[in-house]
Amino acid sequence: MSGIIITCALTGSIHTPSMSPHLPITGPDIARQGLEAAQAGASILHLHARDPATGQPSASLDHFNGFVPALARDTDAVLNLSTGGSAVMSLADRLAAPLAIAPEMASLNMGTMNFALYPMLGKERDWLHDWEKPFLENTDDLVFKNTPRDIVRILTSLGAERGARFEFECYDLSHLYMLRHFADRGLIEPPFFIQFVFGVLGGMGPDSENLTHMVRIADKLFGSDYLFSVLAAGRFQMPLITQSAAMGGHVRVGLEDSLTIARGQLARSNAEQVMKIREIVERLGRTIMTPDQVRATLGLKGAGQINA
Ligand code: KMH
Ligand code: ZN
Repeated sequence: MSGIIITCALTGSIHTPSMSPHLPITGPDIARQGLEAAQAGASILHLHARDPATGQPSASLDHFNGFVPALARDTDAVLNLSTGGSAVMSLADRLAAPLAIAPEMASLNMGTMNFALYPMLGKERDWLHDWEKPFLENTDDLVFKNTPRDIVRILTSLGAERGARFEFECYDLSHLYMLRHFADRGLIEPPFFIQFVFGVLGGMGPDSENLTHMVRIADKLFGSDYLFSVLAAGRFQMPLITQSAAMGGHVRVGLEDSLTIARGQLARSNAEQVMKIREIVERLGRTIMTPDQVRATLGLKGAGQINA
C-alpha cells in the first residue's frame, strides 16, 4: 500500500484545560509538542490557538504567532491552520490568522451542523477556569456555521488568493456531496484531501460501517481524485484510524481529537499518540510519508511561501 500521512492536531478548541494537564495551551507548549510530534513522524501539524492565560480557544494572530514561527523554523512539517477555530467564533474571526499567515494547508468544514460538546461535562470536576463549564453547557444551543457562501469565502480568500490547499472536514455523508458540488463548480482542484470526522455529536457516529460507506461513496464521487484520512473523537480514535490505515487511508491523531492513549489513560503528549499510530501502521506494512512527500502528493506551495 502507498505511503501514509500522519496528521497531528495539537490542541484544538474542543477540550478544556481541566480535562488534561497535557493539553498544550501556551505558545511555547504548543511549539514544543508540535516539534516532538513532527520528530515522531507527523508530517502535517493541524493548528489552533488558545489564550495562554485562560486556555480559551483564541482567534488572535498574536496567540498563533506564539508558536507558528517556531514551528516554521524548527520543523519541516506542513503547517495546517484551522479555519474552524471554535464554533462560537464568527467566520471573520476564524479567518483572521489564517489570512495573515497564508499557510500551505488549512481545514475547511463542509457543512453547517450542531457541535455538541456538553456530553463531556460528565462527572463533576474542579474546573480550573470559570469559562470551561458554561462553554461546554452552551453547546446544546450552538450551531457550527459553514454555509456554501462561507465555504466560497474561504476557498477564495485563503485558497485562490493565498495558495492554501485544504483538509476538507467531512462529518457526514452529506458533506461529500457538498464537496462534489464545489468540484463541479471548478472552485477546488484535485487531489482532494478529505478528512472523515467521526464521533462529534452533530456529525456521524464512530461506527466502522460508516467509514466503509464514506469510502464507498467517496470512491463513487471522486474516483482517483481524492485521498481520505480519518480522525475520531475520544476513545474511538485509535480503532478507527487503524481501520483507515488498513484500508489504505491516512490518519490524524492529536489531543484536539482525543486526550487518551488507551481506555481511561491520558496521553502524556501529542507525540505519544503519533508514536502509537506510527508503530501500528508500520506493522501493517505502511511507510510514513515525509513532509516533502506530502507536499508533492497534495500539490502544496512550499514552506517558504507562508508568512511566519
Ligand atoms: N475539531 C475536529 C473535529 C477545524 O479545525 O476546522 C475538526 C477540525 C475542524 O479540526
Ligand atoms: Zn481543528
